[in-house]
Amino acid sequence: MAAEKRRVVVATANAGKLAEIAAQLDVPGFEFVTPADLGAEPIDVPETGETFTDNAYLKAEAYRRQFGLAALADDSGLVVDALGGRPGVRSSRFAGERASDLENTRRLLEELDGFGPEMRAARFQCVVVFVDEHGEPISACGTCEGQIGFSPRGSGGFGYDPVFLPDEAAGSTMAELTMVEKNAISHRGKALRELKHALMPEE
Ligand code: ITT
Repeated sequence: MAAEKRRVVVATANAGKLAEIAAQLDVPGFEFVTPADLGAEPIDVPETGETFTDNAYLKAEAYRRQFGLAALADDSGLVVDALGGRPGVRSSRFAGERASDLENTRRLLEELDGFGPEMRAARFQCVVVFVDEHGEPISACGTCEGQIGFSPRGSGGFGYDPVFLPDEAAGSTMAELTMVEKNAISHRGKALRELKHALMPEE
C-alpha cells in the first residue's frame, strides 16, 4: 500500500509566485496544496520583518497555524545597488501599500531616471521557508543577478520582470522568458531546488 503523503500548504496570495512554485514542486512523499484547494482564501499576513527570512518565516508559520498543516512560504524582492538596496523587503509595496506591479515598476524607472547602464545593477533575492507540522523550519535562498532596463518588455512572469535583465538571459528581460526558462535561472527556482534537496529522503 502506498504511504500517505504529507500535505503542505503553499503560503502565498501572489498568483504569479504560486504558478512558479507549483511548476517546480515535485517532492516524493509530499503533496503541496493551495488555500483554494482547501476551500479557503489566502491569509493576509503583515510582513513586519526586516529581512526576507523573517517575513518568509512569519508567513509559513501563520499558514501552519491556520490550516494545521506543514507550510511553505516565499519572501522575495528586488535589490537595486544604486538605491541602497531598495525596494528590498518592500518590493510589493514600493509605490504604496496596495500598489500594482505596473505602479511599482513605474516608480522604479522614475527613481532610476538619469542613471546610466553602469548604475543599474540589481538582483532578485528569494528565501523559501518550510515549516513542518510542529513548526520546525528549514530555509533555502536564491539570487538572480542582473540589470534594470530603461523600459518594460515582455508579458510573462509578474512584478518587476518586464524591467529586469538577468545576466544569464543574454539581453532578454525576465518577462520575455518562458516559465521553464525563468525557473531555470531565477532566484525562486534556485531557492526551491535547494529546499527540495533538503526535503528529499536520503538515498
Ligand atoms: P505573498 O506575500 O502573498 O507571497 P507578495 O507579492 O506580497 O505575495 P512578497 O512580499 O515576497 O510577496 O513580495 C515580493 C515582491 O517582489 C513581488 O510582489 C514583486 O514585486 C517582487 N518580486 C519577487 N519575485 C519576483 C519575480 O520573480 N519577478 C518579478 N518580481 C518579483
